[in-house]
Amino acid sequence: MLDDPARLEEVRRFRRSRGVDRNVLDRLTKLVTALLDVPVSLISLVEADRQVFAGSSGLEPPWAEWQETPLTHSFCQHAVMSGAPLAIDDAREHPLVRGNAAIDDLGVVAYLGIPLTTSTGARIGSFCAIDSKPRAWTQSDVRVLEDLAATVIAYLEATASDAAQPASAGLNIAAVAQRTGVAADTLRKWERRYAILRPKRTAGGQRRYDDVDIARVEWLRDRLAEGYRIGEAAALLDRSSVGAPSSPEELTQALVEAVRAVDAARVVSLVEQAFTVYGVAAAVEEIATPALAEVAEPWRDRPVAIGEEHLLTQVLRSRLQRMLADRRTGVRGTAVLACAPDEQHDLGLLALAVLLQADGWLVAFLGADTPLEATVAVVEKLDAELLCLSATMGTSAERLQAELPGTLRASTRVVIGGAAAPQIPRAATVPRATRLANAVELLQRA
Ligand code: B12
Repeated sequence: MLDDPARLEEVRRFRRSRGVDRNVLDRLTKLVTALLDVPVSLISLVEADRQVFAGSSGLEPPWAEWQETPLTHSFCQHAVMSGAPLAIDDAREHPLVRGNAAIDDLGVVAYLGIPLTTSTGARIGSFCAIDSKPRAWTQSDVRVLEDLAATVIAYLEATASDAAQPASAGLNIAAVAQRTGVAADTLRKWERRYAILRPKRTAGGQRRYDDVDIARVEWLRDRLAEGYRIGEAAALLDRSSVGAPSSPEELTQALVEAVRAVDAARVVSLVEQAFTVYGVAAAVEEIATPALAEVAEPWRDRPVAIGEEHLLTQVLRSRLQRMLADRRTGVRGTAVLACAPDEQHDLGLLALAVLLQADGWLVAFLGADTPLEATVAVVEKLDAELLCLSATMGTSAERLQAELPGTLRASTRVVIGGAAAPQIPRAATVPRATRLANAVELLQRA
């Protein structure tokens, strides 16, 4: 099975892809070491005679330098062959791996691996967590690793197809029917009754199916051929990796459910998936913002909802702050970012800080509730070219309106944003931007 040519071709496709950023995959393994409290995590691509680490964290020399091992040292090959999560509590006593050389040479004692399955169904490798002492893996450990394995696949597929050619517009229903052998009427029924297919629509209302949709159709077709009823297969698909949330809408929904269940580990992995696959602006605006609005909706009725909202806010904040800590020199100049006095809502501004930093600004993020005279003092001390202010509450917008005139030097550009920015008359002469990507673009045109 390991030397199946179609599988090896898929492995090579992802290994060759120029779009894949090793740092992203390393960061996902680092996240696993933190979430599962293990010393080592690997994203291993299994070839016919060796495994190559596309991402890794915690490896000791010489493996850290080599980033590969022969199959004599591979547990991941077994996860690939079985196609199911492989949980080994103590390798020294496990019949499958008892004699594996990784036990002595890499110190592997406990192993949890999730096969990495592409949308074509090829199992290219495994995402694993490794401990140097025995460990009883829990359902929650498996779920966290499954979510992050789905993130790895979504990332690899997005970057590999980006690098190959511009994304196709998708297939129409007749083409999908021909390719999969599932009649067009059946496809429409699956979409309507079970909501398991969500093709995009053209301006004229025609369905357009992407690779993920097609993989789902093929997966369902194969289960029906095995004797499953469509309802059962649809329920299974929901839980399988092919059915892992992939569109922004699905991620928003999954995030809301995880927050409502107060499942912190799942919230972290879904947020990670959102940022890795969609980037900061879309993750914040298209996934996190609607999720926050939905989670906060029943504030008045359910006190626990406040805690749930705080959980999501904190996970987002820590993801964004981690990115902001990755300091670079500012080639565009210095930007100071601060919320209006009394303003606690600073997530949007934090996301803007991350994007500006990535775009080449040296960023000083002052955050929530900053007195305007303090903000202005920092602007002057840093001789900053740019000041970004944020106001969500009507009252803090009023404070900005009252205190802003006269306090700023002409050489400093000011941009005001946040939900209440349009309420500030002064802002009519100051550029305002609400969408993050537009704001960054606007500020490039200095
Ligand atoms: C999370 C949240 C909180 C968190 C904030 C955590 C944090 N560190 O940010 C906490 C719990 C602290 C909080 C507190 C309060 N909140 Co609140 N909160 C929210 C919630 C659920 C989400 C807001 C959010 O973060 N959205 C996501 C971010 C990314 O969006 P954003 O801030 O709009 O930013 C976007 C743009 O505006 C833009 N942007 C933002 N700033 C800037 C700046 C520049 C320069 C640019 C270019 C762009 C830009 O970029 C972002 C991406 O597009 C909203 C509900 C909702 N439907 O919005 C209520 C909401 C904003 N809160 C509300 C209220 C009433 C409060 C409290 C008064 C509650 C209370 N009774 O204590 C306090 C206010 C405290 C204060 N003085 O500020 C109201 C505001 C009503 C109003 N307009 O007056 C809302 C709308 C809830 C509601 N429906 O009533 N809240």
